[in-house]
Amino acid sequence: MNVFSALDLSPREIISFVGGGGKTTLMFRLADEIPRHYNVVITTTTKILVPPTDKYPVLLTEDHRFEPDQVKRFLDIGRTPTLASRLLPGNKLQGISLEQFADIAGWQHIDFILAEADGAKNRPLKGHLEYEPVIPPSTTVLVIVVGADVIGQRLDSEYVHRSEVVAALTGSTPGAVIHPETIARLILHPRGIMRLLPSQTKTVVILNKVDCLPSTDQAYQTAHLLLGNKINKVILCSAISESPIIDIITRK
Ligand SMILES: Nc1nc2c(ncn2[C@@H]2O[C@H](COP(=O)(O)OP(=O)(O)OP(=O)(O)O)[C@@H](O)[C@H]2O)c(=O)[nH]1
Ligand SMILES: [Mg+2]
Repeated sequence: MNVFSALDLSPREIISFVGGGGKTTLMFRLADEIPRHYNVVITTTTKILVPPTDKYPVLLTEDHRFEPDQVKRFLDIGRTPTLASRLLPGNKLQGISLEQFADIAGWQHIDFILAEADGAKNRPLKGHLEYEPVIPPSTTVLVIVVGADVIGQRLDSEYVHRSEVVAALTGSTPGAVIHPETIARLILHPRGIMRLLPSQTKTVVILNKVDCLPSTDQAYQTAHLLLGNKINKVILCSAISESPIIDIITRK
């Protein structure tokens, strides 16, 4: 099974990736998995590295609006355009504004929009500041990514972006060992990542990098703690593996 099937997506879906530990890897993997007859666009509301442009040609707005025809030209020759506002130092792309996102979301000829809507400085777990993450209001599926390699590590800046926020929300001591309960408390916290969830949005957690764990026990434990009213599905995943889906755990 691939990520596309595991997420159970249908055309006209807008998928936003938040959290840490594999958003970019999962987003591009999903873009490759979506059957070729669908029109797919990639974008971000934060920053991403410039992708390989032969497959994902980059279109920059430079603060103007995107022209649907400009995007369609790439879709018509089977490419997956990456929409951003400008090029940044370090081969990065600055994301688009929510206004620009709303324009694209209205285009009928696009089947799937994939958006990286958060940044975790390459750490598997992150605490959010007041203005983060920047989730497009038209999002239909919010994919919260957590790197399972954080389980058993210490709550500090080596493994956790904004570890002080995570400590405060979960009631943990800085430097304490991260347990499945720590992750569940963080994700489910009323002032946490889901506080700004648009009402039509389904939320899925991808517990990624499960290949880093010595056993899957704590991954399953984390999944069961997360399932509830707001989260109906947790996918145990290894986005870099040939068969990425290890298991899908749903609410009974
Ligand atoms: N072992 C392992 N490594 C992975 C997996 N998925 C991603 N990685 C690695 O984890 C690191 C972070 O992956 P990204 O996809 O860049 O994560 P991100 O959430 O986009 O990170 P930021 O953009 O910095 O917030 C990279 O070095 C990836 O190669 C996985 O399933 N297993
Ligand atoms: Mg990224």
